[in-house]
Amino acid sequence: METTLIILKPDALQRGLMGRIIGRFEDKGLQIVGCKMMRITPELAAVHYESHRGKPFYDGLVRFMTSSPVLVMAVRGVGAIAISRNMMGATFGSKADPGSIRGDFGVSNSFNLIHGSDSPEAAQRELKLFFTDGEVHTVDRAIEGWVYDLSGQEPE
Ligand code: 3AN
Repeated sequence: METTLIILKPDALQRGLMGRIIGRFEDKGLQIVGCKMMRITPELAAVHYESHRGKPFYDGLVRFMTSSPVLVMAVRGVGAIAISRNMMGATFGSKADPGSIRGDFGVSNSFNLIHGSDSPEAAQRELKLFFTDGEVHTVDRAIEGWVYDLSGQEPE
């Protein structure tokens, strides 16, 4: 099982898209194991996006991410990181395929609705930045045996 960090960005909240985007993760069978609304501080944005520091879009990105509240989620499932990235679509709304979150809900390249960790290392690092241990839950789901084939060693 992997757990990934998903952020619904300020544009998703301002546009009233939270429910529909969260619904896609739930419909897929991924489990939301942490969720909170927060305002990202410039300090937290700087740490989260440190790999982009110095790039032309960096200042605008930090301004955008701190401009209004976001919803952060810890999302769990087998292959949750890659599955979530596929669901998000390409970085730019103008290029993202129909059927993806960015492809269906946005046209902007900068206001692209959603962030998802891009590797297991990034997920581990980012989850720690946004959640304390007690805020990410381990909950047995009653439907687990219908979301996954649990007859083998690992959920399939
Ligand atoms: P993704 O979120 O698809 O993983 P990254 O990690 O390459 O994309 O970039 C992080 C964020 O920086 C993106 N979500 C996007 O908001 C912003 N960004 C990346 N490249 C550009 C760009 N060329 N122009 C404007 N914003 C960008």
